[in-house]
Amino acid sequence: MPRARRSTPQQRVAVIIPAKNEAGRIASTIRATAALPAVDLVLVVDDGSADATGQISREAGAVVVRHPHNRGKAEAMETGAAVVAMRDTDDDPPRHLLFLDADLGDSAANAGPLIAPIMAEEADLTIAVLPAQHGAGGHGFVVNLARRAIARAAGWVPKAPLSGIRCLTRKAFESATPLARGWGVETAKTIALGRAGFDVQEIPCELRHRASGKDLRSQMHRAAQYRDVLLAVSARGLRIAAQHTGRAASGLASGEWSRQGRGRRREQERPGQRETHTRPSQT
Ligand SMILES: Nc1nc2c(ncn2[C@@H]2O[C@H](COP(=O)(O)OP(=O)(O)OP(=O)(O)O)[C@@H](O)[C@H]2O)c(=O)[nH]1
Ligand SMILES: [Mg+2]
Repeated sequence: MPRARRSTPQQRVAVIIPAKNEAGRIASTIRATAALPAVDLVLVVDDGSADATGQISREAGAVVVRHPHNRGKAEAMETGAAVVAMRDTDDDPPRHLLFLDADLGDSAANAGPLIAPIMAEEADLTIAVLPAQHGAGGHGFVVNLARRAIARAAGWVPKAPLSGIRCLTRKAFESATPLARGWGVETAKTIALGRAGFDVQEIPCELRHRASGKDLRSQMHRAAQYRDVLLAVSARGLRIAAQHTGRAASGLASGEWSRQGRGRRREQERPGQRETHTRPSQT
């Protein structure tokens, strides 16, 4: 006999955690998701880890899918979204997708503010703005490149263009696929949604992660990020002139705003300092 349809469809949220070699932190990240509203599925995509990330994730209560070989963060995100879609039901709307980094640990419990605007249909994509991280050692080259590209393409200047801790509707996610490869994924996603007129909010969240420092490994990580963001940006037809210093970036922010002043731009200061960004109209 067919199952009776429930009269009130329920909005639900799936947490997707792309993870590579995160055995040290993944369990606390997963446990912290218990504090997040409307979450009924926590999915870890173990991307060819050489450590016990998968097993530890299962023991911590997550659903785990594994790429036998490393395929990169973007492909892990796509795998995660596909698995969630298989678990969605006809009775309820597609789950919203909350992407968390595996290295957030206990602080993942503070990602809750990303969910409410999506459930209330006030935003299609929310992006966490993290506080300054202890030990972070970058000079802002990659952030500035991504920021300038988003400003150029979408018409607003993001505070946290590389932040991967994001919640979005299924519709918004699909509009950004196929995702850009590697570390360009977040920049490209924001550009795609900004260009398509989706509402994007940046929301401060008290999140902590293992920030890249100044050692060689961190510098190589940043070089790979820079390469991937540049590739993603170029592939989207944007040419961003080199302008690397932090001072230059803040100059850019105000300059870009004034140049964008010709169209519709909605920016709402709300409790918690949320800002909604909508693409200016083309005039
Ligand atoms: N699926 C997948 N996930 C990855 C890969 N590399 C890193 N990740 C995950 O992506 C998330 C972010 O990676 P991090 O190494 O913390 O990099 P980041 O925090 O974005 O970069 P920084 O801010 O510069 O430290 C974590 O959850 C990682 O486990 C990968 O090759 N595949
Ligand atoms: Mg990190």
